[in-house]
Amino acid sequence: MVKALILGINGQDGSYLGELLLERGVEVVGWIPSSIPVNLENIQHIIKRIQLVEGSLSDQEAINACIEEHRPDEIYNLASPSSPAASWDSTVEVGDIAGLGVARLLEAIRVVHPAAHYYQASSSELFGNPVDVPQNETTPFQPRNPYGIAKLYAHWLTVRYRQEYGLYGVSGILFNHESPRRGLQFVTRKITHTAAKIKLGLESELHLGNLDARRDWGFARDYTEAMWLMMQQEAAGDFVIGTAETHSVREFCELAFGFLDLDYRDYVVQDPQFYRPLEKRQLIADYSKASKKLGWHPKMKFEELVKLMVDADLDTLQSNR
Ligand code: GDR
Repeated sequence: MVKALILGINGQDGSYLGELLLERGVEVVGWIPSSIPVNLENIQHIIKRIQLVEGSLSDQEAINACIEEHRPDEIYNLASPSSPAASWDSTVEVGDIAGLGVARLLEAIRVVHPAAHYYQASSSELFGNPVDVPQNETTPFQPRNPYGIAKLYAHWLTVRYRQEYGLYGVSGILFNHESPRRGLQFVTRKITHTAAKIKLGLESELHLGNLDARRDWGFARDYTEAMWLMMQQEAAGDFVIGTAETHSVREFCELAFGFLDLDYRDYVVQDPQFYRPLEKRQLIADYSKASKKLGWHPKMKFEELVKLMVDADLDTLQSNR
């Protein structure tokens, strides 16, 4: 039986990946952080079928002990602070977990269990203000915030440990991926959750930053399928994962409110506290390598994703009334 360790199993991606691996008959060990309060809501439905371990990515001994005890065939590192904007308030912590945490993990794998396959959660934030449009695996990186910079360190370390030590390490350069399990601090879920509240009379306005900001948004569950595929190849490699489409925050609002028979212009307030500088060039994925080598394609369309998220928020809010 294949055994997998998912670091960050309680997050959006970790929980979808946990489900996917269980469906495929994989034994799942989930690592959750010991140092911060943990919300287990996303994994309530599978919690009896997985084994949980607590630890910190700043603790080399805990990482070594976990890998020594479980000797997982596959290790998925999805444990990281995930907000690029908020990373300006926690540069050192983000560097320690998203950057050095990966150094500790790779060292543990190298020393304790070099046969393990390792997945590193990289991000389109590596591209920053991208040099080329669309972006693929050869596009130069120029991250612009502490999160992207820590992720770049982790990405290169994964690549170099593969080349230098022959470890099976892959880096998934994932563009934005969303779902009903997305944190409320991210713009998509902030929109669907607040729009649903407005529909139910629980809120009157939605404060957003730049409505012209554009992103390549896909469905998180589709992206965990790509993670799994990357780990099953004969040779390890890095892959860009996205939809090859971009949409603006405005379009997202228009659709989300539209599904609730509301006009976003009546409720959305542009608020400077949420403004970020716009990218000079668009972030948009060229996932042709993944499509060719992994046979991977995003399954869910943008409109379906918005609808799924709006419906889920409306359902939850109504059932909690
Ligand atoms: P991002 O996601 O920074 O791309 O990182 P986020 O949803 O926060 O921002 C997307 C775009 O929306 C614009 N925006 C707002 N964003 C937020 N959060 N709140 C607002 O009110 C708002 N108004 C407009 C932003 O300016 C931005 O352009 C996500 C995370 O999942 C990372 O972990 C991951 O690496 C990248 O995606 C790929």
